[in-house]
Parts: sequence; C-alpha cells; structure tokens
Amino acid sequence: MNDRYLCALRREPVDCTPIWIMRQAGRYLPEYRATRARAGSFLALAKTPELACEVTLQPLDRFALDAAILFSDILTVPDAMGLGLYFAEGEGPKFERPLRDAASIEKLAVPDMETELGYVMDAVRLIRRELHGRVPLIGFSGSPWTLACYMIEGGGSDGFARVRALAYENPTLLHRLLATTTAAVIAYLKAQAAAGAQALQVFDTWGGLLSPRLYREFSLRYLQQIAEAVAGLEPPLILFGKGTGQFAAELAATGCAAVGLDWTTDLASARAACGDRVALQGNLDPTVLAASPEVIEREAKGVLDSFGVGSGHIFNLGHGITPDINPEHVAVLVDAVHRFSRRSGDG
Ligand code: 1CP
Repeated sequence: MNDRYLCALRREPVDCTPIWIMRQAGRYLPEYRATRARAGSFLALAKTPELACEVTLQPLDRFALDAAILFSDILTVPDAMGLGLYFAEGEGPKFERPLRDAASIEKLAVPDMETELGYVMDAVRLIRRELHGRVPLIGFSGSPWTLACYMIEGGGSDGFARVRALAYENPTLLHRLLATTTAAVIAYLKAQAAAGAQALQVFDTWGGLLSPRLYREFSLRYLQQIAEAVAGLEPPLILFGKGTGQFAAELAATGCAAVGLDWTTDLASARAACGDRVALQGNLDPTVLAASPEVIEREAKGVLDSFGVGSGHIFNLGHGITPDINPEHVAVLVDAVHRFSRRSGDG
C-alpha cells in the first residue's frame, strides 16, 4: 500500500520523502527487549521466524516508517559456513572458529540457503505475509569485505588489524576468502529475493577502514560482482558503506539502485558526483537523536535541504540507531521528515 520507498529507489516522484532507520528493531525499544528476554538470547530470537517477525513489525506499529527490514544479522552467513557464531554476555558477536590459517579459508564452502539458512528465508516469507503489503520489506547481507573482517578477527574490533595485515601480506589468500564469501552473499540475496524481499541492502560497515587502493581491490570489486549478479532480479540493490562517501560515484557506477551514505559525506556533493544514476539514502548523524526535539527537527530539515529538490532521496540515519535513544525522539524525526518534505498536490 505504501510504496513511497520503492518509488524513491526508482527516482520516481513521491508525495514526501520516505524514511526508515538502520537497526530500527533494536534495544532502544522496550518491546524489543521484552521479546528478546522471552527468546532467551539474540541468536534464539534471530533463528525463530515467529519471533524475528514479531520484532521486525514492532517499530512499524509505533512509527510511520516507510519500510520494514528483516530482523537478522550479517553474521548468519559465516555462521552457516561453519564458524560458530555466539554472543558472549556484554561482549557482542564472536566466532568459535575464526579463520586463522590458509587451510581453514581453502575449505570454506557456500552454505545451502534453504537448509542452513532456512530460518532466514522462513522469516522473510512470514514477515511478508504479516505485513499484508503495508510497507515493502528490505532483505540484507554484509559485504564480503565486512564479513571477512569478522571471520578473520573472530569478533568485533577497533581497527580489524588482522584482516588489514592479510590484505598487504597475502592478498591472494584474502581474495580467495572474498571470492567464496561473495558467492555466498549472492546466493543469500537471491534466496531472500525468491522468499519475498522487495529490496536488498548490502552493509559495508568497515569499507572505510581501507586505503583507497585497497578499498577498490578488496571491497568495491566484490560489490561490483554482487551488483551484476542481482541486476536481473526484481528487488533494487542499495549499497551502504560507512566512511566510503568519497567512492559514491564509483558505487553508483556498479549498477546499484541506491548508495547509502554516513553523515561524514554531504548529500549535495554525493548527488553532484553520482548525477541521476542512483537514489541516495541517508544520512543524519545518529547522535542527533539524543538531542532535543527542536534540534532533531532542525537537523532533519538540514539533511532534506542538503539533498535538495527532486526525487531519489530516502531518509535514514548515517548508521544504526543506538540503544540509549528515547523512542519518542524517533517519532519526532519520522514526523519531521514527512512534514518538511511534503510536496504540494500540484506537483
Ligand atoms: O539484542 C542484542 O543485544 C543484539 C544486538 C544486535 C541486533 C539488534 C546484533 C548483534 N544484531 C542486531 C540486528 C541487526 N544487525 C540488524 C537488524 C535489522 C534492523 O533493524 O536494522 C541488522 C541490519 C544488522 C546488521 C549488522 N550486524 C551489521 C551491519 C550494520 C551496521 O550496524 O553496521 C553489523 C556490523 C553487524 C554485526 C553485529 N551484530 C550484532 C552487533 C552488536 C554487531 C556489531 C559488532 C561490532 O563490530 O561491534
């Protein structure tokens, strides 16, 4: 029913700028914390389609968001590849078997999507059914580079020094890992599209850790392969990167439908660099949501103004919403974006 988001991705006229929020189902919502407590753990939540569906819909019941995003995690793919994902209390995601030698990289294989990742596809099908067409559903994957960061490091890290050292010391081995991971990402995105995902976003959260030369070699090259592989599918592709705004034109040239930007890039410059090849998604600094409603409204207007007039803007934060945010501030933001961008009836 509300297809503003898909229209904006196609750069078609919309009645107002669509908005969704990265990590919109998450710990800042008391109802999420309650469902998570009921599930027992994050992984139980993500691996039980009924619960994943429940938390996916929670933010939509509270706010007038223009898209739903599958509740899952980028690390489900390496988990299905045999790395053993677990969450140490208060420490974030970790792998039992991180990739620490050539042999473990060489024996990696693309997992079967309907068996090893069947719970994700079941969640996509269930969410589509429960949405009744209210808003489109976004499926997603991590980028090959960002997944490789976690697979080599074994968990989160300040600078992912191990994988970056590998890029200099043994590029062939890293390319081998990225090639297998890219094949898995492509199969994962295609399976989500077949299960009913209406848009596909790739998160390259750690692309900005690389020098420009290494970014092009170890991240962009594989994003290009993904864009080519999904080009024939119905769902449009969004390439989000953190710290990769200087590559916006190169990301646009991959053939994706939209480029997602963090708050360190000016939307006007990105738009000038990309021309009208793609839509742009972003890019409010997530910390603005901790400020007063007046500041939130002012900054939301600033982001809308920086994109300027015309279609092809999807409002979002420049990165995920943090657990400390007051949900009422999200309502202020969603309302402000719709109100300030409302086009008059005559055009
Ligand atoms: O409940 C909890 O405490 C677990 C926190 C949590 C949540 C809510 C994790 C662990 N994952 C998620 C869900 C999640 N992850 C979504 C859900 C859909 C949504 O509402 O947006 C998505 C899209 C992700 C994607 C994801 N996971 C990314 C890429 C996007 C980004 O934020 O940069 C990354 C890097 C991860 C890894 C991950 N999973 C979880 C955590 C805490 C992290 C970050 C680890 C780190 O590097 O510090």
